[in-house]
Amino acid sequence: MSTILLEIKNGVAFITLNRPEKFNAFNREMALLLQEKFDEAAANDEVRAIYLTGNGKAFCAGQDLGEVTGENPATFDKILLEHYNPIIRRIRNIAKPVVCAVNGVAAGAGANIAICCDIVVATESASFVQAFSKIGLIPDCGGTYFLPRLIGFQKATAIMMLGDKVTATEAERMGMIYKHFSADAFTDESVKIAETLAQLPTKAFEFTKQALNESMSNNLEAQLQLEDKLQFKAAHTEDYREGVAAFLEKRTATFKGQ
Ligand code: LHQ
Repeated sequence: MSTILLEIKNGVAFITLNRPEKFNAFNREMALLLQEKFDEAAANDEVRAIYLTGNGKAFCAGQDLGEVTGENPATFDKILLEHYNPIIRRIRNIAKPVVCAVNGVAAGAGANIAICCDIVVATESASFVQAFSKIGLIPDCGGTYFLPRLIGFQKATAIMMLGDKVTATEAERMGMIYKHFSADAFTDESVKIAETLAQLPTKAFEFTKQALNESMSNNLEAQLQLEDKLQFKAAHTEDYREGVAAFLEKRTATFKGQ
């Protein structure tokens, strides 16, 4: 069985981390395969949203610690350059929204891959652990970039240094994730978000993502100019024409993602 599963249904690419016996911890094969699956989803015009989740009890326990030792720093460096940084870049740069459905514990790289996704939801029993400090590492996978921006510098620092286990409820309250759902509702509600996104104006989402990505470092003037440039592009899409026509004709718009 592959360590990453991909299924395309209703306009959504369902990508599942699939090493349940290892809490979906990443080995090299799995990290490279995840990159491939994002590329397949990016290239497939049928796909208008991505749904990332884990199989089994955990979402992802980060790096498989059975595969690395602290003895060779060069190997560590390769792990970020070849495994995790390319995954984070893909999630941020793919021109389609990525929903992360956190089905259980998300630790280390697993926690930070989750929080860099566009919309993050979790089942009530899920948790988020910045496990790095417990093994003498620093948070990676863009965690030092995203977490302070999501929840503020002070809380991010404490959570990263102390390695607290943050529950799904607490993560929602502090703005680390969008929402949490009861165990019964989790799958239906999280899939519904991805399937809804897949019916909406995909090109506008591409530009929205670009604007949000750049907002992290732009000043207001640069951001206003970027919005002007991207809005001009959005206004030249078929979906914009359809959206306005549907509004004026008092009917529901049918967006094609073009
Ligand atoms: C695991 C793992 C795991 C292998 C649970 N590996 N087996 C970047 C740069 C370079 C190198 C290193 O990595 C990175 C990025 C990173 O991600 S660093 C951070 C790596 N991850 C961690 O340090 C997390 C380690 N795991 C944990 O803290 C706990 O297992 C969590 C909080 C995930 C879950 O706790 P529990 O629910 O209490 O479960 P457990 O501890 O009993 O684990 C269940 C099983 O999964 C167990 O196996 P076993 O055969 O005893 O049932 C664990 O050994 C295995 N497992 N994480 N990362």
